[in-house]
Formats: sequence, C-alpha cells, structure tokens
Amino acid sequence: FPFFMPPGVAFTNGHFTAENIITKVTHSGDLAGIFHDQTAWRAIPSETPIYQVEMLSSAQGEGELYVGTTHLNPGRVGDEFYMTRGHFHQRREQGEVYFGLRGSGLLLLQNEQGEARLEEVSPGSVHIIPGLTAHRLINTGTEVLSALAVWPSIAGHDYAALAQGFALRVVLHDGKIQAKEVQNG
Ligand code: PAN
Ligand code: ZN
Repeated sequence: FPFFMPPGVAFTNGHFTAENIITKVTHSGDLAGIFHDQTAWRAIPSETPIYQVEMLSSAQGEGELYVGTTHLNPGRVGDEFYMTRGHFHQRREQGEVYFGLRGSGLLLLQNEQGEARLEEVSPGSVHIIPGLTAHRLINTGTEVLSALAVWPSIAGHDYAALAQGFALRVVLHDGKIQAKEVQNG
C-alpha cells in the first residue's frame, strides 16, 4: 500500500504545506465600527492588512472539521490593540479549539449572557472554546500572533449577534496592557 503524504503545519509560524490552501486577508477598511476610536481608525489607510486566515481545504458537512491558522498583525488603532472581528458560531452550540503558536496576545471569550473573560495566548497554549461562546483574538505583542484552530465545518459564523461589540476592550494605558469594561455601546 502507498503511504500518502498528509498536509503539514509549521508549529513555529502556523503556515501550512498542502496542495490547496485558502487564504483570506482582512484589512482595516473591512473593520468599520469594530475599534472604539473611530477617528484613529479613519486615519489608517483602509488597505492596511490586519489579519490573515489560511485554511486547509477539507470536507464540509455534518461531522467534518476545518483547520486554519489566524495570523494577526501587531499594532493598535488609537490605544486599542489589533484584533479579529470576533463571532459566535451560527450553530451556537458548536465549540472550537485554538492553539497558540507564535507571538503573544489574548483570547476574548464571551457567553450569551454577555460575561467576558480573557485567556493568555502564547506558543503552546491550548484554548478550549465551549459552545455558546463568542471569541476574538487580540495581539498585545510586537510580533505576529499566530493561532491554529480546529472547528466543525457546520459551525458557521454569526458576526451580527455581536454588532454591539464585546464587553471588554484591551488597550495600552500608561504603557500597560489593560482590559476595560465597556458601558454598552
Ligand atoms: C477562526 C476565525 C479567525 C478570524 O478561524 O474565523 O480567527 O476571525 P473572525 O472570523 O472573527 O474575523 C474561527 O474562530 N473560526 O471559527
Ligand atoms: Zn470560531
């Protein structure tokens, strides 16, 4: 029998080696209304890349899994660190696992009651995102933050449910990384 060569991932940076890799870049201009300092956001060229997701092409449907790496650039919009848009899964009960690979940052988790918490992301960290939990990566470091993720292909993304934003914002204040509670809006 032949030995097939599976896809590979470099644990140092999260890049895949495979025949079919799907890549999606999210630019500053795609993130309207996400950062709290809208004046600072408008001052950044809209084509500035904020994060990139690379995914293996894999089977879709009930029981199937997706594998992808998010590469989140370092930087800030005003005092707020670069972050992903963040989402609930469309199928709310579906969980996900993130693995920190490089860089340093935070994973913001929030349940449907609006209770938020933060986990530190670093090389080798494992994050079990339970069902019914919205999630967002935040890069608080000076290098690219890369995290590998595995999630059910049926999970889908619901971005609209968080249109009001998360309950915490992570900012640089007095030279320190601080999480601030948001007074809704
Ligand atoms: C990740 C995210 C990725 C980008 O693959 O989709 O980090 O974040 P946004 O989708 O919030 O822009 C994931 O959690 N998939 O389910
Ligand atoms: Zn997800």
